[in-house]
Amino acid sequence: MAASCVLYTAPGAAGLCVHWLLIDAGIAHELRLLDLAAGQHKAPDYLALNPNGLVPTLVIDAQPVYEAAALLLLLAERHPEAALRPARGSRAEALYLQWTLQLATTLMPAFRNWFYPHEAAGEEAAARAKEVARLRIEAAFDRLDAHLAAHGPYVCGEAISAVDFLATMLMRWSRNMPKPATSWPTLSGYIARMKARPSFTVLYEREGLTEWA
Ligand SMILES: N[C@@H](CCC(=O)N[C@@H](CS)C(=O)NCC(=O)O)C(=O)O
Repeated sequence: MAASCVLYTAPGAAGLCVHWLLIDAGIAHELRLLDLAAGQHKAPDYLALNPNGLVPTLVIDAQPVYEAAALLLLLAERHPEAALRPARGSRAEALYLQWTLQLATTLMPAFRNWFYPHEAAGEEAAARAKEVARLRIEAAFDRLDAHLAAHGPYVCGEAISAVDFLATMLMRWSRNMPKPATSWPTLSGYIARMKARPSFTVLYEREGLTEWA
């Protein structure tokens, strides 16, 4: 019997990549969109699932798991029929792990500092934290653009894999920044390719998104 799967996220938030993969891979799931402005992610019933009070959380057979990148890896692992993880022992697998961890531990925290600049060193240092975050995000896009130009069309080479949903989500987050990801030539083509997937349209409908369509 297929595992029951409930995704807690918010429109456009870090669960977007997980939601997108679930749709793209045709994995049965239930979506629960939380209202972050109303603090639903800080309510006791949600904190019991994710004590960090962040989205996303995926509840698989009544067991909660969190961290977006971990959820992508887990789903790709548990759904081999979706072919979203490279073959074991391949060069593509090494790139898959490298970029998933790299994006989750460097680019995603830089976005956290961009969107929540007071967290790094208080309100008085927020402007500087935001500036440093911008520089780090742009440097990461430089590296990703060069990687895709040399080894694309997807992050792991010829075939799409779970990390592509993470990479594209992070690029989407830059849409209102001074230099959005679409400014890089190879990233721009990559984004267009990812957005052309039918699952992207379904994702937008289900999360009620319009920006960057
Ligand atoms: N490393 C976490 C980051 C999650 C995260 O920062 N989520 C944001 C939305 S994009 C959130 O829940 N923000 C609400 C808050 O910080 O109160 C993950 O990948 O799941």
